[in-house]
Amino acid sequence: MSRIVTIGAAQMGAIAPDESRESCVARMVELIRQAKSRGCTFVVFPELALTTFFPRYFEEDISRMDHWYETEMPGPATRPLFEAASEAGIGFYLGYAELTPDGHRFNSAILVDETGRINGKYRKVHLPGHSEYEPHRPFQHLEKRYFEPGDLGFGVWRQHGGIIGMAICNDRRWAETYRVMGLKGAEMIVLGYNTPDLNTSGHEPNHLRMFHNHLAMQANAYMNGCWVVGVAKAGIEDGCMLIGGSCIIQPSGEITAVATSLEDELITTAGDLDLCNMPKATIFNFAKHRRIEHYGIIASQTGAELPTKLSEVAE
Ligand code: CDT
Repeated sequence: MSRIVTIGAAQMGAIAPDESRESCVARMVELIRQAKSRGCTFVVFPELALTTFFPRYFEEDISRMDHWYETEMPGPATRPLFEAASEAGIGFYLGYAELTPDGHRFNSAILVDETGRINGKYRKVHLPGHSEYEPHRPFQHLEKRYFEPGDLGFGVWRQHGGIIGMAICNDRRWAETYRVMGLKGAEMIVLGYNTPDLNTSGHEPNHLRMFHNHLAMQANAYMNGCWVVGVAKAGIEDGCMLIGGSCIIQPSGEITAVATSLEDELITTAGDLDLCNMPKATIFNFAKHRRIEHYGIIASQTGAELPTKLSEVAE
């Protein structure tokens, strides 16, 4: 039986700070309509797809930021997306800010099946940025202030005839993200991102932002024998430029489709999940080739620990 999933990567252009949830959802419903007309069965939306990227704003009292978060999913504003997608027979990934009933805040994403049922939830593990106002930066990146590190790990779910895993933005830069899901058999890893074109932590030529975006996702698609779908929120959002470059990557590491605008734009690929079979059975046959006796510090040590004596390097 064929395992072709026609994938839609639904890049979104900027969301202004005063743009309503209803307006964002209407834009997503239009992307679902396009996806249906192009034969898609699965659509990936960006990180924090219902609001502007609010971690760029500092607020002393975090409870004053509550309006940026969702307390139910779907809620009144998001239900039309669930209805449009299920009517179209399309499953989707959606990123949003989550405020739990007991007051925890996460940068979250859900995996919804083609009937509109939430099949999986992921909470962002690798939170970039800082937790306090840093005046030397041209804009803030306060994810460490407004979110706790995800507490659900890197799950995978059976959907669309395959095994799908989720990540969010900065997670895509970490090999561990993909390898944990690879060890659970992930055949497609989907993620949304909001990436400024400027590194405010250190000097870096702007073109490297796109290079590193694609480099990390392509390399890890190859090294885990899986599809990777990365979807941007792009364009100038409240004066801050976010890179686009949304793309669909096959298990060879090659890009099969890439967005060319910084606007709402749907790109698609008829993705054969069986393309994962050869790399998973050969060069990246984990059971056959991994040498876990040498990998222990990956899960027990956070920072680099340097050798104390020069001779230790050679021994
Ligand atoms: N949203 C997000 O995770 N963005 C980061 C920007 C890092 S700069 C603090 C990213 O890795 O793209």
